[in-house]
Amino acid sequence: MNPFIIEASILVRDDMLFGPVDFLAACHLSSTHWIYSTNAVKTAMPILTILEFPDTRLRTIAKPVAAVDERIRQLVDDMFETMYAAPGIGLAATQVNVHERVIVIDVSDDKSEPLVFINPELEPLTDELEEMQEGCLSVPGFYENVVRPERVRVKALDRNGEPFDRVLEGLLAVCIQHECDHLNGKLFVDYLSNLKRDRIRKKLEKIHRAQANG
Ligand code: QAP
Ligand code: CO
Repeated sequence: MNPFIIEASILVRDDMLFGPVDFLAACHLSSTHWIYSTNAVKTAMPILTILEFPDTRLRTIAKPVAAVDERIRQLVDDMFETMYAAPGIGLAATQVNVHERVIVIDVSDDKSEPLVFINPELEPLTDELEEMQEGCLSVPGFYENVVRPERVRVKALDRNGEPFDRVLEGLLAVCIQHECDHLNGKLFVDYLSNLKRDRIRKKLEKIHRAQANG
């Protein structure tokens, strides 16, 4: 990492909150991360509504993105804002009621590793399975163990529509599989017993009823 760029970027972020728009173009070239950050600051930072289980819209199968244009880049930025605010480590467009194949992930603890996956394709690279406790912004307050392949290859497009190819392990491997499931209308609670899933559904329905009744 170039320390000059880090310094400059922090200045831009703080300054931007108060106005000087010219600086945007200057730092636009510094790194992919700051292209994201500057755009996020430039917008009104809307936080999108996250659908919650058992909302049937979470069962929608998302369509491939036809072109990575400004509309998709805005969606990506809004999804990062929403995920960071939650806070969460992964969010699929399905969860914000946009049924296109877009995922954002950041498993760092300082928002320093934003990852964008558009039209992701997953390929398990091993028969070895890993069990990890998962949660989901669409199933707030519930965490359960899920078993998945421990290493996967993902091919996708980035925020600029450029294809890339990455092998993921550990938390990132779990996260990309969890998020790709969302694009196919699947939730981590689908891996649990009917009994556990029904208990979670009933508890969330009760919370939603209480929220609806003020
Ligand atoms: C998916 O999940 C994931 O219940 C991302 O009250 C989770 O960001 C992949 C969250 C774990 C691998 C391991 C959940 C926030 C965030 C909640 C999330 C909550 C607040 C979940
Ligand atoms: Co989720």
